[in-house]
Amino acid sequence: MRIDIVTIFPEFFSVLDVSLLGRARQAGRIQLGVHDLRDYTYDRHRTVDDTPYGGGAGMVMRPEPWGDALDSILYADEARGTVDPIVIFPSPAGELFSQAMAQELSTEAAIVFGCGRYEGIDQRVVDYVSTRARVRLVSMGDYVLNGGEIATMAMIEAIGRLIPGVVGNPASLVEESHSDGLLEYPSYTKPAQWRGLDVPPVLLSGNHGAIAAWRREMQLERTRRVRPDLLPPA
Ligand code: 6GU
Repeated sequence: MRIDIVTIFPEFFSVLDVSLLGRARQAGRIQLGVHDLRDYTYDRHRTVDDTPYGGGAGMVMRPEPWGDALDSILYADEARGTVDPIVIFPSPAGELFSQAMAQELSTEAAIVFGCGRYEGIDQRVVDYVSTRARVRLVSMGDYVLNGGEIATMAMIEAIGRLIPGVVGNPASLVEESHSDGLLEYPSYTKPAQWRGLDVPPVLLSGNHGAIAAWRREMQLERTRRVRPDLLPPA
């Protein structure tokens, strides 16, 4: 998968050099391009924002550097033969990110993330890019971040680990929170007793049927308690 990021803080993304995603890049499973939006400005102060038309607090990102940066990335994708890239703008005004969306996006050939700051990007950037590529606005939840960088990082981690070969043991992708629509069951390891706390005896029983039933019950109990919205109405 090819991933391009447009941002005024390229240094945020140096963490993608390490851990699972870093190894996936070294193995060639993920190709990453981080682009500084200010490289697409032409004034001495490398200005990317201005006051909003119609008034109001905060600043809006001007369309020209965004248009040039995204044109350049989409052109390079085309020249490389990368088919049909999808462009994602992280935004608290977008559709909610989910495991299902991560699953869907993990099959894309190329994703471009446009990280806005301030009060957002001039709407014409989204409108224009929509005429050239598939575009989605995506939110991480009902709270406010200062910009799209941390949201992009979270999405890249959620999507990247679903790309075949990135996570060593594919079975670990199956039995985790949200992969089956429920929260995951609690996990235990050695020692069997610790500070007066015992591992639930069923896990030491060797009875695989009983263990599976107990884990299912724990998933349901936890989900009912903290995320009833995930359960089907019944
Ligand atoms: Cl994707 N961006 C910003 N700026 N704030 C957010 C968000 C995204 N998701 C939740 N809050």
